[in-house]
Amino acid sequence: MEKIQNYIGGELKAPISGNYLDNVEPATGKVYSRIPESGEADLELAVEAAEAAASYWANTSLENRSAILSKVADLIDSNADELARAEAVDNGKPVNFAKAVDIYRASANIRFFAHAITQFSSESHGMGDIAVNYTLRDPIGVVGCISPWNFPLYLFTWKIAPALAAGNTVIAKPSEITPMTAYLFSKLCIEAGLPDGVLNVLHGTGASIGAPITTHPAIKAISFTGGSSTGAAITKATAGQFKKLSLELGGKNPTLVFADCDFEETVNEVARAAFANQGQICLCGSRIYIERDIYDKFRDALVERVEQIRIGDPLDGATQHGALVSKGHMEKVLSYIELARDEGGTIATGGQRRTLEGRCAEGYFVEPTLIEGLDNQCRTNQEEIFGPVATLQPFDSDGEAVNLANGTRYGLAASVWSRDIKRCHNVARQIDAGIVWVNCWLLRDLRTPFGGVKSSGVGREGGLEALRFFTEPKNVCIKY
Ligand code: TXE
Repeated sequence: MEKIQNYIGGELKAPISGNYLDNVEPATGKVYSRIPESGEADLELAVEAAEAAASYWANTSLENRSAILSKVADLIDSNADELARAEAVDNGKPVNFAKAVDIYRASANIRFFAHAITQFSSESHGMGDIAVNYTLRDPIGVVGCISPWNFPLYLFTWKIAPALAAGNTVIAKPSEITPMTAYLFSKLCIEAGLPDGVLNVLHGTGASIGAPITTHPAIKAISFTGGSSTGAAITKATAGQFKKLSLELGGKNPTLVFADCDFEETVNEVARAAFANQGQICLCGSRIYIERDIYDKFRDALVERVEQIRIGDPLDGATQHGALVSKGHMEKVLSYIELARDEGGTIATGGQRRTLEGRCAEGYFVEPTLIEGLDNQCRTNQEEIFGPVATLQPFDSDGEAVNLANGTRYGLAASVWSRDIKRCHNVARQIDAGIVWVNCWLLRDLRTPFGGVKSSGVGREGGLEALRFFTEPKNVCIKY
């Protein structure tokens, strides 16, 4: 059985403790590999390697940093099929989705920042004939990047690409639930000639290695994506250490469907927004609000569309809806469907665990589920479920739609579906979110700020926001 290894100081290494955790394939429920249970001793090795490489990498020319990162992206592209299959096995998502979204975007993340860093300029401020100021934006040094299981390589590279491009050395921890592609990526970095210690990847749980990374005094900034409760724990743990924190957390995103929307396209896109990646995207539209005039017609059309989604083996190219990431997460999602029933909801479609034939008979499959008849303040509509579950509610006015949309502690994303451009501008302006899509969903320009407000996080990733997070500005003022 394959034993995943840490990547420290340019070498693949076993955990010092010799302890490993089981890694389960969600589609079969069977252990298929083992992952290091790293601890503080492994972290010390990684910090030593990252510190030793820090000044060399910081002083590597932009062109050379860019060239090495571009080589890594090339290797992702030339190994895309192997990486996509590994992602589908590890996460349970359909292999075609993994190829088209996860691996495509992992390569794009690295290529984007390999180029962006060569265009990253700074500022100067003249003071007439008295003095001139110029702003330096230097790498911070050793930084920590901690990523989740829903887009394993995509979100892993989304953090380490700007960190490395900006000249930092990185200690990265992928989720213990989906470690495989980060391990394969480590091998590609060795093949690309990334200098030893520039990137170090430690595998293990949040408690054994995630938390120690966040509080280690040599690690000067933390970029984290995961649950809001974990984000709060990291904020508490690092209080008083004055570290830079970027927290991309949970979401409970509203979808606002107005009667004048492009009906057919909106039905298809609202279904995709609710159930892509088995609903395991922080950006998924899990609260669907429909203008009352078209509520019944839209609900019926959406149910019909959702019931066409093909649930199946993640390794089957025809599959559109795979397994949830773990037994524990499947049970959490099923418990929320039970809660919705208890809170008075009616299941419009789905609602059950799906048992497949053959090799996936023990897999963690849950039907795409639509629930109606719930109040906006109930737990089902207030708490992030992070699975294939979405609720439907009618509204009667633009103002009511905005109030319903803003009625949770989250504020990550939203989508608005209407032909009335004046209304779309006004509704987008009033929604408490970091991202509002109008007549589209998950249309991404990597230059744009990415992140949320309220309990959805602090700070922004993407484009110059990411490069500014991973650098320290210094103002130098010179008198004439
Ligand atoms: O996140 P976790 P998970 C939400 C969603 C999901 C919930 C849990 O609600 O159900 O988060 O998902 C590491 N210090 N999102 O389990 O537990 C952990 O090992 C440092 C939304 O993935 O927060 C993993 O590598 N690190 C999110 C990473 O943090 C710690 C996408 C995320 O783990 C730690 C994924 C600690 N104390 C989940 N505890 C989004 N917004 O995209 C855990 N970790």
